[in-house]
Amino acid sequence: MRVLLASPESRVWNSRQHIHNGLGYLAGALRHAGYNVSLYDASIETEPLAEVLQRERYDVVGISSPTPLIREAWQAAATAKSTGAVTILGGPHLTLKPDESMEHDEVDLVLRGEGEDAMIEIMQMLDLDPGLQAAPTAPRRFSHKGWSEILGLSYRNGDVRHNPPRPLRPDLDNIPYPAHDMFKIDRYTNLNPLTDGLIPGSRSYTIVTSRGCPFKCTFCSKPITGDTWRNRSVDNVLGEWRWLVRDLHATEIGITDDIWNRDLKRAKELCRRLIAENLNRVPWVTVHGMKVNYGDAELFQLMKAAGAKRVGFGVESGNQGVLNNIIKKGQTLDMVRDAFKNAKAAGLQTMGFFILGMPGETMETMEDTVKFALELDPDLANFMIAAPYPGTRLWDMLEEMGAEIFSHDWHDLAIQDNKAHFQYGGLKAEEVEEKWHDAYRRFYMRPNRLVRRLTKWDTWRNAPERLRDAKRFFLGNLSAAPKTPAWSGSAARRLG
Ligand code: B12
Ligand code: SF4
Repeated sequence: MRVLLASPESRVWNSRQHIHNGLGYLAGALRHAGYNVSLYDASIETEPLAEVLQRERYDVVGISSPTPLIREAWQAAATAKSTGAVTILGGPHLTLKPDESMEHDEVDLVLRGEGEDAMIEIMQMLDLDPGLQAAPTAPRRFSHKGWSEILGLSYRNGDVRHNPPRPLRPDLDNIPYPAHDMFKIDRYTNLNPLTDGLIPGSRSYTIVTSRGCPFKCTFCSKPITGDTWRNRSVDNVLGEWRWLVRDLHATEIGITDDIWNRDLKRAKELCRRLIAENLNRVPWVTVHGMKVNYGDAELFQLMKAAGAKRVGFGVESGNQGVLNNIIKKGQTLDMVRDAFKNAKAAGLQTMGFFILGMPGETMETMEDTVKFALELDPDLANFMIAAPYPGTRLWDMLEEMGAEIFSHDWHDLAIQDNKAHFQYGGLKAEEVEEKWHDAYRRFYMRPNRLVRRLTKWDTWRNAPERLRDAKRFFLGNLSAAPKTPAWSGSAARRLG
């Protein structure tokens, strides 16, 4: 049986094109189990999915979706279904909201949670299905025997059935490596646009050295990786790193864990081994996950020696009260200062991620955040307007507080956007949006910073990209749609 694993077209604002490592993991597991599997990532393919499915016949099409792309995922499923393929949806949004997708006839199965084992179990069940074997062309029907045994699966048998959730897999070392070699790697960009520009044709891979995070920041959505921290052994990670550097000729590697440095000893050991094996010649970045309170000066020195180029930190707010009581980040402003100081002293580029407009925030607390960003002075500051994802504490908070919500559709939850998704208390949505622009203007338009940027070749090489960013970040909110509340209170009922 032939399987196509697809990621739908992303129309949310994002000029970066990263490999979809979740699909890489699924492809690696399926290939390891002997299945014929291909990848289709709409963000880099030149041929529409419909044409690929016309040209080549696939028995099963698996589609991945985060929350903002669920409509595109349903469209892809409809396209696949019309060719007679069995359609399976999985990924973060399906784990949070399986019911809504099961209402779509074009979706045969929904898989919640981690997919490596489940996908193989599904394939084994389809292999045995006499209905499917007897009808090699559309319309294909399969029986329901055996589905009830697959944990995490939602399926129909008259009505919709949801099997119990699949426990998080504890032994990450036994999962086959993602099928990195199957990605059309030179069609992706490098990993971070704002410090280096979007270098197309780079060979930028991502690696997940651990899954999950024990912290419970109220805005954070971790439907797949969960609230515990599970790590791969240093040996296992090194094996994948070697493959990326020596065989696949990576030019950049991004660690995309939720919190890769949760175990400081292990993080240092990984760096030492990268140095010892001469793997430090390829630069790497912590794309998302460094937590400020699990690092010391030695770690950053080791990271630098091990080839790290830049580190990202979730700073979130410059107001301790907001960090403690609203975001529940489990870190102090001084911890943040220390982390930036140590990383800069080691010669690493730094990135800070900040959130504006959490419920209960005021103009003053947002101003504290802007001032803190200016004080920390990272190479890149990324300000985001708070977005309520289903399954997060923020989602529930808005519901409990009866906040006014302006997002009408899952698509509106795309982050890195200049639109406020809700307003609460005395803080107006327009004020949050204005502060977002103000933050970008004040951070990036400082004379010393402008001089630094304008003397960099990269700024000029990526001039069109830079101008687009500048228009978006610095000009007022020219395209702001009128604010009509989508709902007050019951988020779960109205959105989607
Ligand atoms: C790296 C990353 C990116 C990269 C690469 C994109 C990617 N999809 O890998 C970039 C920067 C491009 C990116 C962009 C976006 N991202 Co992102 N990203 C991540 C990050 C940090 C790691 C992803 C990862 O490798 N996970 C590890 C692998 C093993 O898990 P996985 O990808 O979920 O796949 C497993 C399961 O989901 C399942 N599965 C997945 N697909 C399928 C399909 C089938 C058929 C089956 C059976 C199973 C299955 O099996 C896989 C193996 O176990 C996660 C955080 C996280 N910890 O997951 C956020 C995360 C997935 N991103 C998120 C978001 C919101 C986005 C954007 C929508 C942001 C935006 N611009 O608005 C875009 C969407 C782009 C897209 N097309 O997917 C959210 C999703 C929340 C939600 N409720 O949907 C997360 C959880 C971050 C967060 N905490 O908010 N992202
Ligand atoms: S934001 Fe970072 S530290 Fe907080 S829960 Fe999410 S992954 Fe963990």
